Amino acid sequence: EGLIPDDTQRALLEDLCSEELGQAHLLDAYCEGGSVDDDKLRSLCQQLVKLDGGYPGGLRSYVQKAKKLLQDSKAGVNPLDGWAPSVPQGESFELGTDKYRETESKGMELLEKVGFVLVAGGLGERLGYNGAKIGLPTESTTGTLYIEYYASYILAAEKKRNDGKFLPLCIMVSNDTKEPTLRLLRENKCFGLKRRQIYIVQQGDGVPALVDNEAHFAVDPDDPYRIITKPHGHGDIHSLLYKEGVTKEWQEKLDIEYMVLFQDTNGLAFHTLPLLLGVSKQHGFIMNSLCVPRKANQAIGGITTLTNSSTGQERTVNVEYNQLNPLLRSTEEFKDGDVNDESTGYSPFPGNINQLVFHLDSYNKVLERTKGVMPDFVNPKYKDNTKTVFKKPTRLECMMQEFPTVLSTEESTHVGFTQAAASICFSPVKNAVADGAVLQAKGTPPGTAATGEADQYAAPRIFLRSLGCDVKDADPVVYNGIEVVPGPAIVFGPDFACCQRELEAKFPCPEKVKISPRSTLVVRGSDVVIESLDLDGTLVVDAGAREAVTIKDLVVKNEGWVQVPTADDSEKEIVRMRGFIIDRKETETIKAHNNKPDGIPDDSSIDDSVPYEVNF
Ligand code: UGB
Repeated sequence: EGLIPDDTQRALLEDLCSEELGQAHLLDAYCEGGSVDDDKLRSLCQQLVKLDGGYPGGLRSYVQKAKKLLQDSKAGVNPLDGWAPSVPQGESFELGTDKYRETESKGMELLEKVGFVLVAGGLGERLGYNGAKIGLPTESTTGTLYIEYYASYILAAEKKRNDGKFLPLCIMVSNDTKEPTLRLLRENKCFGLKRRQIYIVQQGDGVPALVDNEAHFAVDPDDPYRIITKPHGHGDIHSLLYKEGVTKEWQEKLDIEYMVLFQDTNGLAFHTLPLLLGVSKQHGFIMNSLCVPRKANQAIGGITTLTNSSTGQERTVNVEYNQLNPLLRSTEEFKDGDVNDESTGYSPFPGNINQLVFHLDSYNKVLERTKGVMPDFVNPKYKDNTKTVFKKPTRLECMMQEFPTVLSTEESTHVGFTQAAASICFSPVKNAVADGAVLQAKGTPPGTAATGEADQYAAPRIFLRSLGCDVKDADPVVYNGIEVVPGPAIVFGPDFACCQRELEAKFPCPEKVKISPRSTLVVRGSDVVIESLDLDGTLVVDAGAREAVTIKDLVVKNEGWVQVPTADDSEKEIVRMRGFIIDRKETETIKAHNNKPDGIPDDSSIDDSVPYEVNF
């Protein structure tokens, strides 16, 4: 009592150190080591009380749930006992078809009614990058950062509104990503967005990291009186949007009708946003998930129809990648587990890429009822098949795509998915080079910086080819053990074209457009039209917002920009990750005189004293 005078703290510590909860190791430093420190012990207790209050049911419940979920995970237990899986029915789209064009057109009309929610609280452990991932470049030709790209898309979409209102962006940060995210925004004048357009919500202090299957809390190696914490998962976004009243305000004050949730490093995600909106409208969906064909065991969840064997209730919901195999194996129909269908080479279950569109009015009603709380889940990354040692401490998480689990039976019928080829909508940067190389050898997308960049250039090539332009791919090359097709490197700003329909208007004579495999083409500006072009080298068109540029009968032949492999350890981390630099040898530039993009506020409107809080 003298040592820890606070009764609550003492009781909590005693409870955690009981045999049942098994956290007595938290006192190792105090009891055994040479570092007895009363003050530090009291600060550990303070941290515990804070964590206790930050988790529904407190740390006792956290430990109990964690032990159970970890044992189940180790034993490969089907966490969805009582729910029978089947392959869901959904909308699938192929570029160049009438269905694609018509649905995209319907969705384009709704783009001006969308609120954007970026979940950016993740640590990026698999990537091994310590900064905020939204500050990574999408590609190194223009060096556009992920957050910069997202902001430019929002600005381009906003221009379609004629009521002068803005389209809001909410960013969820965690303790780990808050400072770097705010710094990025501050140093770059919010990338052209207005301050009051950006809503920042922050995940709590996190939950204790767990070192083993007994759910022992991870202790900081540099401070044995401190528990390592980790974010509780992207599922926190729903309760934060509810708590801060963000989506309610969007609906009431900004006339927002749809909301899109998206992840930190998928630079292709918005190509298919109009398509998703079109499908949502057509089917009256409350929630619509963007999907891609999934390779068996790929680290993306599988969208599954689950039917409850006792109630008959049906749900279309993501089954996370580490749960899909045990679920399928527990059935007769899918007893081989998470395997590819031999006829297609893909899993029959569409791959969830966590690009989720919600109908805002329905979403807000569900939030009122549920307060946005999602169920818990554990996803330890094991060192080997014994499943006893973790690569890194794990923790209980909740996932944003679990939203259908809180819906009523009736609401559940308004949930669906929209599938398109991964080449036009999904290439995240999630994995370190060595892990990516292993995945690639198995035929699974590696998800590294080099492939993220290569796919960023590849998507516009696919769109242009589907219009009828002559765009040939370069031969594959290997950077750092990762094979990629390096070019031609094509980058279109969202102000130039937000979707395929807009691109069609920008290339009215596609048969007169030819781009050689070694070329680089960058186009930014809302009023650029490319009628006829023969490009063999590098062309940069930077027209800004107010200048009309028509490219006609232009032949460009120059030395261009060349990707040069590098394994130089002294290079910056963003270069080492991708394994090449760009040698800008020769460039043809078409630059308008007045090329300040719309939306970039004058310096005078930047007020650094405004705090980055909700509604700032
Ligand atoms: N994130 C947060 O904002 N807070 C957190 O506490 C945790 C994460 P990961 P993972 O599309 O590739 C998801 O770690 O394990 C943010 C889906 O569950 O990249 O790869 C974080 O910053 C899976 O079904 O998630 O799995 C990032 O923006 C599939 O869709 C996002 O949440 C897979 O992504 C995702 O975090 C995929």
